[in-house]
Amino acid sequence: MRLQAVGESTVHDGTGFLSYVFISDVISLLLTKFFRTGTQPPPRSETKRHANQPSFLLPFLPTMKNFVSVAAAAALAANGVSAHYIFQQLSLGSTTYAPFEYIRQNTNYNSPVTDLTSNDLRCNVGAQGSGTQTVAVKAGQEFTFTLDTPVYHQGPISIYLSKAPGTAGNYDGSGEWFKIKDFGPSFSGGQATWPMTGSYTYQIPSCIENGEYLLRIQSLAIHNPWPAGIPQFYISCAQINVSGGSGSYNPQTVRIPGAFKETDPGYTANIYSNFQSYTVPGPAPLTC
Ligand SMILES: [Cu+2]
Repeated sequence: MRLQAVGESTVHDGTGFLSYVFISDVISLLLTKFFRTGTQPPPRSETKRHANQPSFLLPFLPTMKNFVSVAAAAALAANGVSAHYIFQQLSLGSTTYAPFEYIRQNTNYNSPVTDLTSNDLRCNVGAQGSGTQTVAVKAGQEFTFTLDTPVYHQGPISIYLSKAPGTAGNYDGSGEWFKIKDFGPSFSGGQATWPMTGSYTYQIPSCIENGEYLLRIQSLAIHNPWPAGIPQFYISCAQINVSGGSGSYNPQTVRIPGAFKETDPGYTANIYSNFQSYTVPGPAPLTC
Protein backbone atom coordinates (compact mmCIF):
# COMPACT_ATOMS: atom_id res chain seq x y z
CA MET A 1 0.00 0.00 0.00
CA ARG A 2 1.27 3.43 -0.84
CA LEU A 3 1.44 6.25 1.61
CA GLN A 4 -0.27 8.63 -0.76
CA ALA A 5 -3.71 7.83 0.59
CA VAL A 6 -2.64 8.49 4.15
CA GLY A 7 -0.63 11.63 3.56
CA GLU A 8 -2.78 13.35 1.02
CA SER A 9 -6.20 12.55 2.42
CA THR A 10 -5.23 14.09 5.73
CA VAL A 11 -4.09 17.20 3.91
CA HIS A 12 -7.49 17.64 2.38
CA ASP A 13 -9.69 16.41 5.21
CA GLY A 14 -10.50 19.94 6.30
CA THR A 15 -10.42 19.14 10.00
CA GLY A 16 -7.46 21.40 10.64
CA PHE A 17 -5.58 18.54 12.22
CA LEU A 18 -1.87 18.74 11.46
CA SER A 19 -1.11 16.24 8.75
CA TYR A 20 2.06 14.43 7.89
CA VAL A 21 2.56 16.22 4.62
CA PHE A 22 1.82 19.53 6.24
CA ILE A 23 4.27 19.07 9.08
CA SER A 24 7.04 17.68 6.92
CA ASP A 25 6.66 20.56 4.50
CA VAL A 26 6.75 23.19 7.21
CA ILE A 27 9.80 21.59 8.75
CA SER A 28 11.35 21.40 5.32
CA LEU A 29 10.68 25.09 4.79
CA LEU A 30 12.10 26.07 8.17
CA LEU A 31 15.18 23.93 7.74
CA THR A 32 15.68 25.37 4.29
CA LYS A 33 15.42 28.89 5.65
CA PHE A 34 17.53 28.49 8.75
CA PHE A 35 19.85 25.58 8.36
CA ARG A 36 20.33 24.59 4.77
CA THR A 37 22.13 25.48 1.64
CA GLY A 38 22.27 23.31 -1.43
CA THR A 39 21.26 19.68 -1.69
CA GLN A 40 21.30 17.72 1.52
CA PRO A 41 19.46 14.68 2.80
CA PRO A 42 15.89 15.32 3.87
CA PRO A 43 15.23 16.30 7.44
CA ARG A 44 14.68 13.31 9.68
CA SER A 45 10.97 13.89 9.90
CA GLU A 46 10.58 13.73 6.12
CA THR A 47 12.38 10.40 6.08
CA LYS A 48 10.25 9.20 8.96
CA ARG A 49 7.14 10.01 7.01
CA HIS A 50 7.94 7.23 4.62
CA ALA A 51 8.82 4.60 7.19
CA ASN A 52 5.20 3.75 8.01
CA GLN A 53 5.34 5.75 11.22
CA PRO A 54 1.98 6.92 12.47
CA SER A 55 1.73 10.68 12.27
CA PHE A 56 1.04 11.16 15.97
CA LEU A 57 4.65 10.18 16.69
CA LEU A 58 6.02 13.15 14.79
CA PRO A 59 5.63 15.76 17.52
CA PHE A 60 7.53 13.52 19.89
CA LEU A 61 10.71 13.21 17.91
CA PRO A 62 13.29 14.09 20.54
CA THR A 63 15.17 17.02 19.07
CA MET A 64 14.89 20.69 19.80
CA LYS A 65 14.79 21.43 16.08
CA ASN A 66 11.69 19.33 15.70
CA PHE A 67 10.10 20.81 18.77
CA VAL A 68 10.60 24.32 17.42
CA SER A 69 9.41 23.34 13.95
CA VAL A 70 6.28 21.61 15.16
CA ALA A 71 5.49 24.59 17.35
CA ALA A 72 5.90 26.82 14.31
CA ALA A 73 3.72 24.50 12.26
CA ALA A 74 1.04 24.63 14.93
CA ALA A 75 1.22 28.42 14.96
CA LEU A 76 0.86 28.54 11.18
CA ALA A 77 -2.08 26.16 11.30
CA ALA A 78 -3.75 28.21 14.02
CA ASN A 79 -3.50 31.24 11.75
CA GLY A 80 -5.07 29.31 8.90
CA VAL A 81 -1.91 29.59 6.85
CA SER A 82 -1.24 26.55 4.73
CA ALA A 83 2.17 25.15 3.89
CA HIS A 84 3.35 24.72 0.32
CA TYR A 85 3.06 27.40 -2.36
CA ILE A 86 0.99 28.54 -5.33
CA PHE A 87 1.69 30.42 -8.58
CA GLN A 88 -0.92 33.12 -8.12
CA GLN A 89 0.12 36.18 -10.09
CA LEU A 90 0.89 36.90 -13.74
CA SER A 91 3.06 39.73 -15.05
CA LEU A 92 3.53 40.86 -18.64
CA GLY A 93 6.69 42.86 -19.12
CA SER A 94 6.86 45.23 -16.16
CA THR A 95 3.10 45.11 -15.47
CA THR A 96 2.06 42.84 -12.60
CA TYR A 97 -1.61 41.92 -12.33
CA ALA A 98 -3.67 41.08 -9.27
CA PRO A 99 -3.50 37.54 -7.89
CA PHE A 100 -5.84 35.27 -9.88
CA GLU A 101 -6.88 38.05 -12.26
CA TYR A 102 -5.62 36.08 -15.28
CA ILE A 103 -4.74 32.88 -13.43
CA ARG A 104 -7.47 30.37 -12.67
CA GLN A 105 -8.04 30.27 -8.92
CA ASN A 106 -7.76 26.85 -7.35
CA THR A 107 -9.77 25.63 -4.37
CA ASN A 108 -7.10 23.61 -2.55
CA TYR A 109 -5.21 26.57 -1.06
CA ASN A 110 -1.60 25.95 -2.06
CA SER A 111 -1.58 22.18 -1.80
CA PRO A 112 -0.19 19.92 -4.51
CA VAL A 113 -1.81 17.41 -6.86
CA THR A 114 -0.28 13.92 -6.64
CA ASP A 115 -2.66 11.74 -8.71
CA LEU A 116 -1.08 11.14 -12.12
CA THR A 117 -4.47 10.20 -13.61
CA SER A 118 -6.40 13.24 -12.41
CA ASN A 119 -7.72 16.04 -14.62
CA ASP A 120 -6.60 18.32 -11.79
CA LEU A 121 -3.09 17.91 -13.20
CA ARG A 122 -4.12 20.31 -15.97
CA CYS A 123 -4.77 23.50 -14.01
CA ASN A 124 -5.06 22.42 -10.35
CA VAL A 125 -8.04 21.53 -8.16
CA GLY A 126 -11.19 23.57 -8.72
CA ALA A 127 -9.53 25.95 -11.20
CA GLN A 128 -12.29 27.22 -13.52
CA GLY A 129 -12.25 29.40 -16.59
CA SER A 130 -15.39 31.24 -15.59
CA GLY A 131 -14.48 34.17 -13.40
CA THR A 132 -10.95 34.31 -14.81
CA GLN A 133 -10.00 37.05 -17.26
CA THR A 134 -8.03 36.41 -20.45
CA VAL A 135 -5.12 38.74 -21.16
CA ALA A 136 -3.82 39.84 -24.56
CA VAL A 137 -0.16 39.00 -25.21
CA LYS A 138 2.18 39.34 -28.15
CA ALA A 139 4.26 36.45 -29.40
CA GLY A 140 7.76 37.05 -28.10
CA GLN A 141 6.50 38.98 -25.08
CA GLU A 142 8.01 38.32 -21.66
CA PHE A 143 5.77 36.95 -18.91
CA THR A 144 6.32 36.08 -15.25
CA PHE A 145 4.54 33.78 -12.81
CA THR A 146 4.92 34.89 -9.18
CA LEU A 147 4.21 32.69 -6.15
CA ASP A 148 2.75 33.42 -2.72
CA THR A 149 5.82 31.76 -1.19
CA PRO A 150 8.99 31.05 -3.17
CA VAL A 151 9.37 27.47 -4.35
CA TYR A 152 11.15 25.56 -1.58
CA HIS A 153 10.79 21.95 -2.72
CA GLN A 154 13.55 20.68 -4.96
CA GLY A 155 12.45 19.69 -8.45
CA PRO A 156 11.98 21.13 -11.93
CA ILE A 157 9.71 23.97 -13.03
CA SER A 158 8.10 23.58 -16.47
CA ILE A 159 5.87 25.81 -18.58
CA TYR A 160 3.30 24.45 -21.06
CA LEU A 161 0.79 25.83 -23.56
CA SER A 162 -2.45 24.37 -24.92
CA LYS A 163 -4.50 26.07 -27.61
CA ALA A 164 -8.18 26.43 -26.84
CA PRO A 165 -10.65 25.28 -29.52
CA GLY A 166 -12.66 28.42 -28.68
CA THR A 167 -12.04 30.82 -25.82
CA ALA A 168 -9.50 30.11 -23.10
CA GLY A 169 -12.23 30.73 -20.54
CA ASN A 170 -14.33 27.87 -21.92
CA TYR A 171 -11.45 25.46 -22.37
CA ASP A 172 -11.03 22.47 -20.04
CA GLY A 173 -7.45 21.66 -21.08
CA SER A 174 -8.42 18.29 -22.57
CA GLY A 175 -6.58 18.95 -25.85
CA GLU A 176 -2.93 18.79 -26.80
CA TRP A 177 -0.25 20.44 -24.64
CA PHE A 178 3.28 21.37 -25.57
CA LYS A 179 6.13 22.46 -23.37
CA ILE A 180 7.92 25.75 -23.93
CA LYS A 181 10.39 25.84 -21.04
CA ASP A 182 12.10 23.77 -18.36
CA PHE A 183 13.92 25.21 -15.37
CA GLY A 184 16.06 22.22 -14.36
CA PRO A 185 18.97 21.68 -11.97
CA SER A 186 22.59 22.49 -12.58
CA PHE A 187 25.25 20.10 -11.36
CA SER A 188 28.60 21.19 -10.02
CA GLY A 189 31.11 19.38 -7.83
CA GLY A 190 28.66 16.57 -7.15
CA GLN A 191 25.99 19.00 -5.98
CA ALA A 192 22.72 19.85 -7.68
CA THR A 193 21.36 23.37 -7.54
CA TRP A 194 17.67 23.86 -8.28
CA PRO A 195 16.16 27.11 -9.54
CA MET A 196 14.03 27.71 -6.45
CA THR A 197 12.76 31.27 -6.40
CA GLY A 198 9.65 33.43 -6.05
CA SER A 199 9.02 34.14 -9.72
CA TYR A 200 9.74 32.56 -13.09
CA THR A 201 10.10 34.52 -16.32
CA TYR A 202 10.07 33.39 -19.94
CA GLN A 203 8.79 34.57 -23.33
CA ILE A 204 5.76 33.59 -25.40
CA PRO A 205 7.32 31.71 -28.35
CA SER A 206 7.35 33.75 -31.54
CA CYS A 207 6.41 30.78 -33.77
CA ILE A 208 3.09 29.73 -32.23
CA GLU A 209 -0.19 30.48 -33.97
CA ASN A 210 -2.51 33.26 -32.87
CA GLY A 211 -5.43 32.50 -30.61
CA GLU A 212 -6.40 31.78 -27.02
CA TYR A 213 -4.33 29.43 -24.89
CA LEU A 214 -3.94 28.08 -21.40
CA LEU A 215 -0.45 28.97 -20.17
CA ARG A 216 0.42 26.40 -17.53
CA ILE A 217 3.27 26.39 -15.01
CA GLN A 218 4.23 23.37 -12.93
CA SER A 219 6.59 22.81 -10.04
CA LEU A 220 7.28 19.09 -9.71
CA ALA A 221 8.45 18.61 -6.13
CA ILE A 222 10.59 15.49 -5.72
CA HIS A 223 11.86 16.09 -2.19
CA ASN A 224 10.14 12.92 -0.92
CA PRO A 225 11.58 10.45 -3.43
CA TRP A 226 9.45 7.86 -5.16
CA PRO A 227 8.49 5.08 -4.41
CA ALA A 228 8.55 5.60 -0.63
CA GLY A 229 7.39 9.16 -1.11
CA ILE A 230 5.10 10.73 -3.67
CA PRO A 231 6.15 13.57 -5.97
CA GLN A 232 3.92 16.64 -5.82
CA PHE A 233 2.66 18.84 -8.64
CA TYR A 234 2.09 22.54 -7.93
CA ILE A 235 0.18 23.91 -10.92
CA SER A 236 -1.46 27.08 -12.18
CA CYS A 237 -2.92 28.10 -15.56
CA ALA A 238 -3.17 31.60 -16.99
CA GLN A 239 -5.56 32.46 -19.82
CA ILE A 240 -3.91 34.32 -22.69
CA ASN A 241 -4.88 35.58 -26.15
CA VAL A 242 -1.85 35.55 -28.43
CA SER A 243 -1.33 37.79 -31.45
CA GLY A 244 1.68 38.32 -33.68
CA GLY A 245 2.72 34.67 -33.84
CA SER A 246 4.17 33.29 -37.05
CA GLY A 247 2.33 29.97 -36.77
CA SER A 248 5.32 28.04 -38.08
CA TYR A 249 5.69 25.90 -34.96
CA ASN A 250 5.71 22.11 -34.94
CA PRO A 251 5.57 21.09 -31.28
CA GLN A 252 5.80 17.67 -29.67
CA THR A 253 2.47 17.34 -27.83
CA VAL A 254 1.07 15.38 -24.90
CA ARG A 255 -2.26 15.02 -23.10
CA ILE A 256 -2.68 15.83 -19.43
CA PRO A 257 -3.20 13.56 -17.59
CA GLY A 258 -1.03 11.04 -19.38
CA ALA A 259 2.08 13.16 -19.87
CA PHE A 260 3.62 12.07 -16.55
CA LYS A 261 4.21 8.47 -15.51
CA GLU A 262 5.49 6.59 -12.49
CA THR A 263 8.27 5.30 -14.70
CA ASP A 264 9.60 8.69 -15.81
CA PRO A 265 13.22 9.00 -14.66
CA GLY A 266 12.49 12.59 -13.66
CA TYR A 267 9.63 11.34 -11.48
CA THR A 268 11.48 8.45 -9.84
CA ALA A 269 14.77 10.35 -9.34
CA ASN A 270 16.24 10.22 -5.85
CA ILE A 271 17.94 13.57 -5.26
CA TYR A 272 19.65 12.27 -2.11
CA SER A 273 21.38 9.24 -3.62
CA ASN A 274 24.10 9.40 -6.28
CA PHE A 275 22.27 12.24 -7.98
CA GLN A 276 24.40 13.11 -11.01
CA SER A 277 21.97 14.03 -13.76
CA TYR A 278 18.30 14.72 -14.27
CA THR A 279 15.77 14.50 -17.08
CA VAL A 280 12.76 16.77 -16.66
CA PRO A 281 9.49 14.87 -17.33
CA GLY A 282 7.33 15.70 -20.32
CA PRO A 283 8.08 16.38 -23.99
CA ALA A 284 11.03 18.37 -25.28
CA PRO A 285 10.41 22.13 -25.05
CA LEU A 286 9.34 23.85 -28.26
CA THR A 287 12.07 25.54 -30.25
CA CYS A 288 11.14 28.11 -32.86
CU1 LIG B 1 4.89 21.46 0.16
